[in-house]
Amino acid sequence: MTLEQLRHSPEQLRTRIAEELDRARSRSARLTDIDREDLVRQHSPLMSPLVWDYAHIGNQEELWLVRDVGGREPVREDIDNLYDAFQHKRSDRPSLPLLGPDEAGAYVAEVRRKALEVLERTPLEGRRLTEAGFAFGMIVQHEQQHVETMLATHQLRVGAPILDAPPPPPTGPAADRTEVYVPGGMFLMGTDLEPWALDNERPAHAVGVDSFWIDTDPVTNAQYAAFIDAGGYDDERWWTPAGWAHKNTAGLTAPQFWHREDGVWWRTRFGHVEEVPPHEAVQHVCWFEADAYARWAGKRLPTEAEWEKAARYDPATGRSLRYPWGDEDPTPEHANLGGVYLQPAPVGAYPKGTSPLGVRGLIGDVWEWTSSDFTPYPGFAMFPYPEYSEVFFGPEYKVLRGGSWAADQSAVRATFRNWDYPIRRQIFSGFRCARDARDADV
Ligand code: AVJ
Ligand code: FE
Repeated sequence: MTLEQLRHSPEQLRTRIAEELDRARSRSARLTDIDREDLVRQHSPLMSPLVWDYAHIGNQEELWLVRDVGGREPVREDIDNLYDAFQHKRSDRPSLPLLGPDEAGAYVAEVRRKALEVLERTPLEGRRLTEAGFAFGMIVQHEQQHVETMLATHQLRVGAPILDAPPPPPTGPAADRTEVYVPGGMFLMGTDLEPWALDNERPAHAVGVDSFWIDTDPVTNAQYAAFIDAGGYDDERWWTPAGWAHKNTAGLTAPQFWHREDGVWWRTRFGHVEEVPPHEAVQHVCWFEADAYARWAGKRLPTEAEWEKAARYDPATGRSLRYPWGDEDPTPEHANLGGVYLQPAPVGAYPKGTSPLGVRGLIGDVWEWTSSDFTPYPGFAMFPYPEYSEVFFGPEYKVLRGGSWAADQSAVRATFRNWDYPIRRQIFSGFRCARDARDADV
């Protein structure tokens, strides 16, 4: 049942919220159930020590669920400042007097116990913050977002593997065409209906796009390797001035974690060294690399609106669906989500996830860079705090869509908006290309 349906059954909604909190905790607990040394170390200046993420997860839960929703006494008011992401840069966090591994574990457990008591006693209607369990959903998503961040930290960790996973499902039937035509015209972007949608996904609003073509699948490792082989990193024509400058300064020559030996591409993934699988979506590329590839291919990145129309628009009804496959919540048959395989699946592995227009792999596998800056929708209203989205709006950030293999289904929707700097590539980021349609294409 969707949350919208559960709204009418408070007991079932509470059960669902408790399950979602529990699912998030089993993931964050697993990623912190490692050597103390690995927990407290900073594996990259881009990332917090894992023990910071863990206590920060508990602190956000305390602030919103225990103190605000529950109106309870603080558990540890003295540590708020340490775990406020706006007070200390990631690179400074290891030198703070952080809770140690045992203290952090005890803290998050105590907060969770109280949050579950609050859940039992809180009416899930009548107040915007708790309507349909929103604050609980926001905290579930926050923990799951940090789980993804913690997976990026694990990926940056050097040393023998400590995470393992089964192989992803094999590819399905080949697509009958490499690009899909998306008719121009209006569609409904964003949402007013998803109870746990965050402020930046709202409100739903009509947007017009011109006709365009979009790739059926995300760009694969094999396709990306062809760009490298064609000298793509050495040809200024494909790069924006900022991208070219960044590529040179940072010394980019291939996706992060790739290296070449005797003409064969290898990658290091959670400590395992393996040949780069040709048919998986490429990941660990920054926006500048995605943008350069697209130009080399004679295409461009899709705008955020184009991506969402390709994902949600149903030409039979003119409606925007919740997900590419329809209005049902994701199942393991629809998309590679939840960190089950610790990698993308080969493109085409999820035929049930195809959109009405025939676009595949939109949800899960890799976050997809779009050409768009992170800006508010018309009618945006900050809720419930400016530091979730509002303070990030502006041209410095590019929008990513669709969620990666590491993202949990509670934190991914066809309306969900992620954002990052165009130089970032430790995230599980890939892309697909688009191009303008000409009248002759119709
Ligand atoms: C939405 C993924 C960009 O990780 O910076 C976590 C999510 N906000 N804690 C981030 C978030 C506050 C955010 N992103
Ligand atoms: Fe956070």
